[in-house]
Amino acid sequence: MGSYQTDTHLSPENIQNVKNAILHKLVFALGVEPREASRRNWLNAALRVVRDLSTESWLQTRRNQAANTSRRVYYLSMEFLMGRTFSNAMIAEGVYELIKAAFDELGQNLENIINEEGDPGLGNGGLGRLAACYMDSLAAMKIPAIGYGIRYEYGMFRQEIKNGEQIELPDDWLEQTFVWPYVRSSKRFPIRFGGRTWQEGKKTVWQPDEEIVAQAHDQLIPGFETTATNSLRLWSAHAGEKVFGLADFNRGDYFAAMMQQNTSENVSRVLYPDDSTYNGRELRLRQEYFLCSASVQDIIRRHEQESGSCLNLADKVAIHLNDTHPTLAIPELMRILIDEKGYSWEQAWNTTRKTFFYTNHTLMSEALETWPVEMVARVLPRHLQIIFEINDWFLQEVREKFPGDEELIKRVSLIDEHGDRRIRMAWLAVVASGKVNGVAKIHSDLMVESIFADFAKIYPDRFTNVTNGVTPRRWIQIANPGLAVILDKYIGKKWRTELTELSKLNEFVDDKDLQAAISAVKIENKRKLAAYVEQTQGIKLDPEAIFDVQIKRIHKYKRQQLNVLHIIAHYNRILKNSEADWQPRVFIFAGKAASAYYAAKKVIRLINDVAKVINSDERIRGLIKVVFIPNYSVSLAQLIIPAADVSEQISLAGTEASGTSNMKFALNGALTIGTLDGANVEILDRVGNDNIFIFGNTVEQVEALRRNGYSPYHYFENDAELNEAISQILSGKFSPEDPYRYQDLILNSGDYYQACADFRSYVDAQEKVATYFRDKQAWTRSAIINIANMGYFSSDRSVLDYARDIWKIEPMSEKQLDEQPKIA
Ligand code: HBZ
Repeated sequence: MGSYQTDTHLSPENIQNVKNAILHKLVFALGVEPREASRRNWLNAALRVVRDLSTESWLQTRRNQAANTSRRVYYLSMEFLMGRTFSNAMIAEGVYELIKAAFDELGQNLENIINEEGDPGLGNGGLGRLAACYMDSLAAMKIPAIGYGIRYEYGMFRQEIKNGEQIELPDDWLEQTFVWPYVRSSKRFPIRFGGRTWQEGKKTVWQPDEEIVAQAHDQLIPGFETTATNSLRLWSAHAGEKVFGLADFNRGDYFAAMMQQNTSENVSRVLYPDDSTYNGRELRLRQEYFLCSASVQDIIRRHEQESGSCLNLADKVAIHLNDTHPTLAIPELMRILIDEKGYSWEQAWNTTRKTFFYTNHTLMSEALETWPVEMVARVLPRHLQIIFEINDWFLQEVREKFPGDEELIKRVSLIDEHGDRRIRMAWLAVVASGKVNGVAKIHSDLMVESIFADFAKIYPDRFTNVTNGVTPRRWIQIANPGLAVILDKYIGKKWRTELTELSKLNEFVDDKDLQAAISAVKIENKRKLAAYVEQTQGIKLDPEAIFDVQIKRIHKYKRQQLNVLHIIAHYNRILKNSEADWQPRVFIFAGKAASAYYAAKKVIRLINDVAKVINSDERIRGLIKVVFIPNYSVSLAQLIIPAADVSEQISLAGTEASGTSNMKFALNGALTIGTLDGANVEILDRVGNDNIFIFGNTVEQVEALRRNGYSPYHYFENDAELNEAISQILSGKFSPEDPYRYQDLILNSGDYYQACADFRSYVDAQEKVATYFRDKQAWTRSAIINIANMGYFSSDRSVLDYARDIWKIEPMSEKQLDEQPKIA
């Protein structure tokens, strides 16, 4: 298989060609002899072979997009959690079986080679993974799109657990020669900081005092079974000549000049590993601007190249802001249009307002970005002026619409004047965007009732919902090949790009063969996970037990502590009646805590302390096992999710914007135990009350409790099981060497997320889970109903919603993708 193989048929000749192609790359691209090749070498050789295939389509797609001058979307995100590339690219190009056969003949096991690939952790959690699912779906749906992000040298930290505690270690993902991206040495842009501005007549001049260079690295995003191939362009920071500190060089101080190089390259050094509290550090502001400036410059360059001028930018370009982190793209576009392209302020503003769109991912005030005016004045003085001008324009508009309401003006002003003055980035994103969306129905509704209530009055048509989705290629076909085989047999193969085809399974929910096949695949997946846990942690799990899984960032609002309280209560029940016929259960956790998030790190320790006591208590005869799997990642999710019986989605109602693992679990036949929060509500709508375990207070009840002065002690005093569990934690039963370790947890911290209030209904729902699980047939039937009704939660549907309702972009046709002559 050279670069021109398109015949993916599994013939002896094709297999031979693929073998030759891999060997060729091994020898001539990597310089390695076959008999010396390591798994990593084989992986890199095969990655190169597949990349050649994608590269043809990629160049072809770019030429066709440029020729069609189609409207494009640019997806700006500080995070992309892509997961491994190799299997995804193989299935997109339709060569998985060919490559497997070739490796068989080479005496190599494809699965081992796939597992050799590292997992670039360029994101924190849901928001970054959502961006990755959307990149996959945009290509599969043939929507012209380019993702823009940062190529952090160090992504999310590697988590180790020592003595039950989280330890953060650097994750040096670039160390493993990563052969997938192309370095684009010709795509470099200057990024400027600091300095001062002055007026020259009507013109504002900005003289920065620092300049660094953004360098593009392109990853190909092959669309599944289409030649459409998009790009993800990640920027790395480099010292520009000017930064080399000419002054230092001239003074002969080479060393000082090189030190400065180090400082400029810090901008793309490391991902901020915090998804919970807004982090006001200057380096983060610089990172955000670095992404925005490089991307906007690149967007304008491409547009001018294709259209000859900047004039019709808003007709051809949609820029999407994945949360407020890339909001500085707004003043950056204004700056370039006014200062560099000579637009009037009004022209620039009219273009900008038609170009941007913004997705909100959280209602929690502590996560909302606000940058001190003083800091922005220092780092980006020209942008600060522009933001002030936008604010003047906006407040005048509000005064005209709502005369005399000065309280409203204070609330909606882009500048928060309380204390030190701060720029409210979410407000700026709302004011400058054509559409603003939340990520699940309940979240979008709450968004316009709470944080954006004033703006919903001012701009009633601006707010909308696009419920999140996940890609079925990665989350079924790659993660759960056993399930994919069953689906192909019962409903055909179209589900890969039309996930609503799954509803055809509804006809077969009582089919005994299907039920048997589904439970056999589940057991097989549980065995695989059990083997991993035994191998990595030495804990033996019974595949017949209920696998109850909570994997996500550790956060108070996600309430891992509620899960732990139930585990302890369940343990106590068994101890009191150890001879009863208890259902064996395995409770699995994974997830990272932000390194500075004290309470979240303590919860990890509590889980591990509880695991230690329970797992070693012989009186309970292995009826409960508790496992914390370290270093959660996309690849681990692919292993864990297909093995789950129960999906824990237990955030306090009104706090989890959507959740996306809830969708992945249900799609893989796990039953949800969850609150009426985020997308759980929409999952309930689709699977029906009998096939999900809903518990806990509603948003309205949560708010009523808050209004009336919530106290966890009330529940603690009135619920004996809750009382016992909490008392055991507080008295050191799980930390005898340090009895006071958990003094500040739960009760004494005020239980802001009302775990105590939901405890009783959670425990009751868990009881129902255990009872229901005993009826294997009913359980499997419910699992099938879950799978059958998850079609809506495909990210293909989400991106088509965005394209139609928000960006106004038509997917390309296969014909358009084939118009330009091929290269070879
Ligand atoms: O975005 C998550 C939401 O919590 C989750 O409910 C939703 O499903 C998902 C996709 O819409 N939000 C995040 O993952 N947020 C972050 O990772 C984050 C990262 C950096 C920050 C703040 C938040 O500075």
